Amino acid sequence: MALLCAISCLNLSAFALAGDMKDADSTSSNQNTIEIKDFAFNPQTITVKSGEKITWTNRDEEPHTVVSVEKQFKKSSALDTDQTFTITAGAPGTYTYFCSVHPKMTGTIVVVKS
Ligand SMILES: [Cu+2]
Repeated sequence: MALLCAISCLNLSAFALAGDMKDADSTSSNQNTIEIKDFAFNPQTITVKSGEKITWTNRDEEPHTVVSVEKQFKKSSALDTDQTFTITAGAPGTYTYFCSVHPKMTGTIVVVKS
């Protein structure tokens, strides 16, 4: 009787571990990051699911901003080096944004249904 319990308890903890690992995987795939480097957004086009977060990080020595053309989100402040800016993707659609300091810098966000 005691042995049976030990086996089922072991099985239980193995399942719990597998579940944790799966959770960690799905969390990391939800990390949508865009680097701002050499006066460009990288990647220039990003596809995310509605409700996911998108984070920009400025890797330039110059300040940059993230401004939505369609006012999909509130514009960022001027980002200093290594400063980040995060938004949550809203309704599905294609959205363009630019840097108000350097309007030639543009990027696209494609939001798909989650
Ligand atoms: Cu800029």
